[in-house]
Amino acid sequence: MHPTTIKTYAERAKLHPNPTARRLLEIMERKKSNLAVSVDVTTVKEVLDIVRSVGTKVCCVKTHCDIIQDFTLDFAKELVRLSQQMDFIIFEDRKFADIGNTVTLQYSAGLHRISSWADLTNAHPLPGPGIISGLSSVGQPLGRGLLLLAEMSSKDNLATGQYTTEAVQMARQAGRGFVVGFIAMNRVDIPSPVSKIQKVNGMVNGHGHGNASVNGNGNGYGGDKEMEDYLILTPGVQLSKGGDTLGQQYRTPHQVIFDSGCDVIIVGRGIYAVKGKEAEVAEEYRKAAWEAYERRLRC
Ligand code: S5P
Repeated sequence: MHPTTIKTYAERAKLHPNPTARRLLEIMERKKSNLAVSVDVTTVKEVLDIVRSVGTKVCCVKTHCDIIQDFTLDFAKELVRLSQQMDFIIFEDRKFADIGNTVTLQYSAGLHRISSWADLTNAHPLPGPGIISGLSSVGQPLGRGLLLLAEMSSKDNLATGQYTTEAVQMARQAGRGFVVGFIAMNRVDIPSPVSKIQKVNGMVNGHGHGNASVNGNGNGYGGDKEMEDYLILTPGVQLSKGGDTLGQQYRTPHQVIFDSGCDVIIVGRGIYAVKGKEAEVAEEYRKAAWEAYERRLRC
């Protein structure tokens, strides 16, 4: 059993150093919801209609701001207002993938000014650690959080094996302040052998640093308070297994939360494409994912 999966979301919230991760975990516990809705629609009105109908059921609303044809910062302001009123966090699924200097600008400037309204965003680790440094220079002072894409849900994607391992390694190297977790299909953050040794002996490489971190920046396992805690958010979820015609692959909430030990399911078409019944269907997903979490805790 992974050390993180035996703790409640509330217990994890108390220990998390990042304000966005803490708020997300608190909301999950308060609303009994580990469901994120992905509102992949192309007008402001459609986005806000969906958010207003399912906002009370979810812990997180995920956006793709670059597909919204009439996006304005007033829309973003309204989304922030709803996030406070309906108690969810906003995750802009921007999937940054460029050098540090460019992503810094993409995150803070342009038409979308993502860092001004999105609590959480994500990035591909492909360009190397500079992407994290660039994004954190903007996001960390604002208390934002970043997820790295360690795995993907689409068929034959390249984010597997060594790439996934190195994505997790990169997050650990970056420290605990800004990188709060992963987009992944599994509990990818398995404790590294060094961390285990450190936990048992209280030292690394025989240097006897007690609770010091593995790499000197406070992100190793230095005892329970210092235990790393990554959030795993998982897309590719519907109530029954399957896929679409473009390589998306779906698993059920139970498979994702119970079998794979992930934290949050991300559901797009499973909710917003069921026109007129979005709230009812969202409730079904919320219930299924929450029951899977409760069952996991009892194991
Ligand atoms: O690997 C991934 C990563 C992401 S963030 N696979 C994904 O599907 N996503 C996103 O999750 C994708 O961009 C979309 O917004 C959502 C899944 O949508 P659905 O309609 O297939 O549920």
